[in-house]
Amino acid sequence: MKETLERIRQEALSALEGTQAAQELEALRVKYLGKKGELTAVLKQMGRLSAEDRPVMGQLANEVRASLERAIETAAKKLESAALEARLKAEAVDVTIPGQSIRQGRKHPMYLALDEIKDIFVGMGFTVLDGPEVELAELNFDRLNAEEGHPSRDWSDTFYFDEDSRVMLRSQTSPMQVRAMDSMELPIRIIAPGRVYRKDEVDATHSPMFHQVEGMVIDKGVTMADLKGTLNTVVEQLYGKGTVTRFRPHHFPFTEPSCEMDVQCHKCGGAGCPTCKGEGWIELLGAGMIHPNVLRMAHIDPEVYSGWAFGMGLERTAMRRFKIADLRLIFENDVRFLEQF
Ligand code: 2U9
Repeated sequence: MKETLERIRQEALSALEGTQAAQELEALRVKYLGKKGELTAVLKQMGRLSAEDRPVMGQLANEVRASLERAIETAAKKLESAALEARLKAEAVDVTIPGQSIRQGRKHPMYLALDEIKDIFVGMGFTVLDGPEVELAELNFDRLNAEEGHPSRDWSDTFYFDEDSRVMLRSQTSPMQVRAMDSMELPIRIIAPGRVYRKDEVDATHSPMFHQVEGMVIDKGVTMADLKGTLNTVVEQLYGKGTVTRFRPHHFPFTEPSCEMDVQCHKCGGAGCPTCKGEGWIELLGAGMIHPNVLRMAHIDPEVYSGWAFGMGLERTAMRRFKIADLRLIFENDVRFLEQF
């Protein structure tokens, strides 16, 4: 029995030494230590030994078992670390290879200008509103005091969806102000930026789709002085302290009185130059006191409440702000153009 045990030890140890895979190792464990394994078979014969030999053989058998178990454990660890090493080698990443650079986008100059305008108005307590581009002619025209037959309602100027000229692409963001009058508590201080549509041919200063920011204030005791004071403050924040402005009378159906606001040309200081086309002034926006009819249609009593409103073209504002010569550059989204801002 001693010889058998020694033989098993020798054979098993040398077999274990050469194992290459986990299954092989498991097979060897079963072969020697399993229920029907060789060592187990020897142990089963212990009973037949004399009382003298039994403890000696028992001790030897235990030693053999322990040494096999240790060898199996060592082999398993070796296989495990070999597998890990192989995986690390296979999945190795060369962190020194230069990466692919991602071309970074830029905020569009028109949205840079809009962000500035929003910040200024929000700082003065205005709320920014967003609304539908497909509108009812009722909100776009009727509720703004532009009655049937008004030239802006013409099919040659407006994108209508139906024969009856009831649904249209909004030609101004003013319907948002109408919606605000219908749904918000007074007093109201809002701005409404967004896309508007008019049947214009594309050229250096026109596009059938452009952006506006409109705004309005309605409260008790609001006057033209509030309009001028607020817009002058906005312009000083946009173009710098001490910017000179002027207000010229104008006509809009939705405001009375109406005006246009100009800034003195920053290039020539009012003397006249190519930037201001020799005028000395640059037209900035239109504005006025909200027409009493417009207030009445929204069930706001013009004897108690008054308000002012303004509208400005965003593309034109951005073109002035960033000295962009052609409107088409604004819509092309050429990255080489956008990268300049
Ligand atoms: C309500 C009442 C009044 C909005 C206004 C203008 C003057 C104006 C133009 C500027 C250049 C449009 O982009 S543009 O072509 N807009 O001059 N807009 S007052 O007045 C309103 C709006 C809504 C209920």
